[in-house]
Amino acid sequence: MILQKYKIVFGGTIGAGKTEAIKSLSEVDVVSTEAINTDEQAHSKVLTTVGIDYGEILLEDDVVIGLYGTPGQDRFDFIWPVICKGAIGAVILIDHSRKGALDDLKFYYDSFSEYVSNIIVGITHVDEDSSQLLKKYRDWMAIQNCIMPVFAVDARKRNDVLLMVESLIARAEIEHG
Ligand SMILES: Nc1nc2c(ncn2[C@@H]2O[C@H](COP(=O)(O)OP(=O)(O)OP(=O)(O)O)[C@@H](O)[C@H]2O)c(=O)[nH]1
Ligand SMILES: [Mg+2]
Repeated sequence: MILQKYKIVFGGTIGAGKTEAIKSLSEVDVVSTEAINTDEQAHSKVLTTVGIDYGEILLEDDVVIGLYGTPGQDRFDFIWPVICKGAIGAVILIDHSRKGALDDLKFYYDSFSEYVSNIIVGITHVDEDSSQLLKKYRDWMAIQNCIMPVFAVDARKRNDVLLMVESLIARAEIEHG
């Protein structure tokens, strides 16, 4: 049986839950590249990704999806195109509890849409701040005339992350025939 391997990238804000999402979903031990966070202004969390996270999920028909996590900090933005090369799609995770979450979405969407066309958005940390929920993100997309699925997700919950990945794959299948 031939194992086919595809790549999905997780991008988005520092602390949004990219590493956590891959850990929630992966069926193999995740290789992560986390280091002590020295940029407390960006986020108060202890560890931050400084390279590439890697996990895997096996779909039906022996299709392996490689799950690649990017560093959220834009000082590492030179790695983003490298990680996105050959990806069938990208999940952009945005931390809803941060001030300026919508600007974050604009920034990460603009960056990642240069490298990959199939993008879906996951809004995380909505349990910490449930005001307005997804309206502002959908309004922004309508103004941009860009139609992307937007999900409210908790990166700690496997089913939330799986739903996003499945919808990304379905979109890739439509895109590539
Ligand atoms: N309350 C809550 N916590 C979450 C959610 N999603 C992720 N987290 C937590 O947020 C923290 C940061 O998650 P990470 O996965 O390290 O974030 P990251 O996007 O990889 O961040 P960088 O690598 O620094 O860019 C972890 O403690 C997660 O468990 C969520 O929806 N709600
Ligand atoms: Mg990370």
